[in-house]
Order: sequence, then C-alpha cells, then structure tokens
Amino acid sequence: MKTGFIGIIGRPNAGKSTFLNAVLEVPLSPVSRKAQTTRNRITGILNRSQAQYIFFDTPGITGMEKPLNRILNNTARGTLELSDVVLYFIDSRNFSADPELTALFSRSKKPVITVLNKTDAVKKEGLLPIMEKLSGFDFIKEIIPVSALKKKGLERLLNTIAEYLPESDMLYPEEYVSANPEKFLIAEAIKGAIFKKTSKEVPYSCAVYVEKVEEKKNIIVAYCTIFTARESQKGIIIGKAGAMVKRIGMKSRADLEELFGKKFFLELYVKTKKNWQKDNNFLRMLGYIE
Ligand SMILES: Nc1nc2c(ncn2[C@@H]2O[C@H](COP(=O)(O)OP(=O)(O)OP(=O)(O)O)[C@@H](O)[C@H]2O)c(=O)[nH]1
Ligand SMILES: [Mg+2]
Repeated sequence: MKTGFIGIIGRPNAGKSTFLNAVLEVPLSPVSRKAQTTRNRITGILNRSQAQYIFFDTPGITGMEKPLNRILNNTARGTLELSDVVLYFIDSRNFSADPELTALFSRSKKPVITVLNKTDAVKKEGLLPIMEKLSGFDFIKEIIPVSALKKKGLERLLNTIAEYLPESDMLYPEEYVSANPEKFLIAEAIKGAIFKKTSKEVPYSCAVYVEKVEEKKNIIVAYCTIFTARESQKGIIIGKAGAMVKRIGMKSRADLEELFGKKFFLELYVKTKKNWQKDNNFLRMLGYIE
C-alpha cells in the first residue's frame, strides 16, 4: 500500500482546513471566514484501502512580517520539507500570481498538486485563466478543481495524491484521526470557536492554553485558559454576564464531542497576558515555537 505525508499549503482563507475536515468527516481543524484561522500545523490521518494519507494543515502564508506571522509562515515552510507531495490550495474566486509561493515550491523540489478550490462559486470558464497562469511551472504535476465545501472532486483528488505517495506500510494505527496530542486539539477547537463567535482583531489577540485533561469513564474534562492581549478584549471574550464565553464553550464542546466521540466538559478561564504575541517564553508554552 501507499503511505505518506501531504502538506496543505496556500494563502489564508483558501479552504485548506475545510478540505481536511471534509475528507476526514470530523471537525478536526478549525474553519472560519476570517484569514489566519489555522495557527499551528495540524495533522489529520485518513485511512483508505489503497493508502494512508497523513495530511498537514498549515496556516495560510501571508506577506505581512509581524512576529506571529513570521512564525506562522515558518510553520507552513517547514511543512514543505516533511511532505512527500504538496497540495497548493487556491481560492478560484480571486487568484492572482503568487511569486512568493511558487518560488517556495520550486526550491523545495516536491511534486505539487494544484487544487482549484471553491469551484461551486465560480463559472467553469473562470478556471481557464488560472490554469494558464500556472502552466509554466514544471513542479506542478496536476491541476484539480474541487469544492471542499460541497465535497465535489475530492475522491479524484485523493486518488491522484495516492499516485505520488511512496510504497510503505501504515505509519499510524488505523483508529488514529490525528497525531496531535489531545491538549493541542482541544486548544484548536476553542480557538476555532473564538474565530467563529468574535470579530475584528479579537480572535487574533487570543491564545488558548490547556492546563489539564482528565479522562473519566464517560466524559473528558479539560481545564483551559483563554489569554487576551489586552484587558478590553478580556471583557469582550467574557461578554455580558458571561454570555460570550458560554457561547464559545458550547461551540467548542460540540466540535470536540464529534471529534472524540465522547462527552466533554470544558472549564474555561479568561485572563489577560499583555502583548503575549511578543513574549517568546509564552509562545513556547503554547507550542508556537520549539
Ligand atoms: N464557496 C466555498 N467556500 C469555501 C470552500 N471551501 C472553504 N470555503 C470557505 O472559505 C472560508 C475559509 O475556509 P478555511 O477552511 O478556514 O480556510 P483556510 O485556508 O484553512 O484558512 P486559514 O486557516 O486562515 O489559512 C470559510 O468561510 C469556508 O466555509 C468551497 O469549496 N466553496
Ligand atoms: Mg485553516
């Protein structure tokens, strides 16, 4: 059989996480309308009779070189090195030439499958100019149109990916959906809920730390802290009489129960950690840097 690593790389909001969740059929990786929802490398494992696919979902690569952006970009770049094949995710609704990404792919020498996503939202003719712009790159081995949202074209894409994976036995037991630790997945779910429920700069100013997880017979109990960069944002996260933090808790609990197939109880605390984005020790504690 085939087994290998697949890096999912692209600009923010291209639909990378939506794709991963669609093929895994569980809400593993947070999705939102906002750019930069994904902040760490997330591993998703899909088992099929012909192949074991080990996907890496990554933060969208941006040009802005703020400290946190640099870390997110490095996560995406580092993923290239680990991958057997790369999925170059494109939002077909608004593609423009991408010299930064194509240079990155060219240097990596990895085979690239270009995925034209969101085809449910564009006319077929709209794809031709994109294909033309990409035709000169010899590292692009295939171009496949899909709709991650409507789950169209995904089987064809999976079959194509398998052609580029090495012959190997499975690397993970069949029941694994992810290689990320439990604490990490819980933090991701909470961050995802914050992205869904809050607006403007607020979600970008939040970090989540999972202190303790207790696995009981019928329920998983997790003690977690949401850190905000400013005191005013703490008020927004808590909300009137705690309404917002309650909504965040309900949404993340629902996702986690679906993901783990078990009942969840989340104990959520909210604290301020001034300018945490610039605090290297804090970033290390959160796992953004090693
Ligand atoms: N119409 C349409 N919308 C899609 C499709 N795939 C994803 N989206 C939407 O695009 C938005 C971004 O999706 P994400 O999956 O979070 O994108 P991402 O590439 O992971 O974004 P970052 O993590 O920020 O880099 C969400 O609102 C999705 O619902 C698609 O095939 N069609
Ligand atoms: Mg994402």
